[in-house]
Amino acid sequence: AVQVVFNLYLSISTCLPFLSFSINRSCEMCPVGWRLFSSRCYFFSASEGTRRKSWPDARADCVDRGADLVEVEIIEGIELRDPHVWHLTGFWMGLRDIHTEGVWKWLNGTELTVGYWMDGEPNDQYSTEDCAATYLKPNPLKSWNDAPCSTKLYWICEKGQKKP
Ligand SMILES: [Ca+2]
Ligand SMILES: [Ca+2]
Repeated sequence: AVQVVFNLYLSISTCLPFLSFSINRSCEMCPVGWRLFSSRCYFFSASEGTRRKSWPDARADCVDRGADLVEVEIIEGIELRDPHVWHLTGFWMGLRDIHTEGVWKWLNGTELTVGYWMDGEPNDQYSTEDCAATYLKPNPLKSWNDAPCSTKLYWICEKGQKKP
C-alpha cells in the first residue's frame, strides 16, 4: 500500500542538492529532485516547471524516468500550509476507468477500494472522463476528479527507492 501526503510537495523531505548536507541521508535513496516518503520516491512535474501533459504523455514521462504514475491507496491527514501552490491544477494519477465505465483500476490492475473524490465526482461528464487526477485541496480526503484523458495536467511519478 502506498501512502502519500500530498503536501509532501512542500515538505522538508525534498531532496535538493544544496540541502543534502543538512537533510538526513535518506534523501540519497531517491534521485535528485524527487521526494522520499514512506520508502517510496515521488516526482512532481510542477516542481520542474514542466508543461502540463495528457494522461498518456504523463505516463510516458514517468516510464522514461524509470517510474510510473502514482498510485495513492491511502492519504494521510494533511493540511496545506502554503497557499502559493493552490493555483496548481490537477496531477494525473495511475487510475482509470477505461475498461469498464465506473470501475476504477490502478495501473497494476487492482480495483479502487477507497477513493478520495471531490463531492459529485467521479461524474464522467459528457461520458468522456476516464482518467483520475488529484488536486491540491484544503481537504485531501475530497481531492480527486475524473477528467478526459486528453486534458493537460501536471502529474506525479512514483518508484521504489534505490537499492542501497
Ligand atoms: Ca469514466
Ligand atoms: Ca469529473
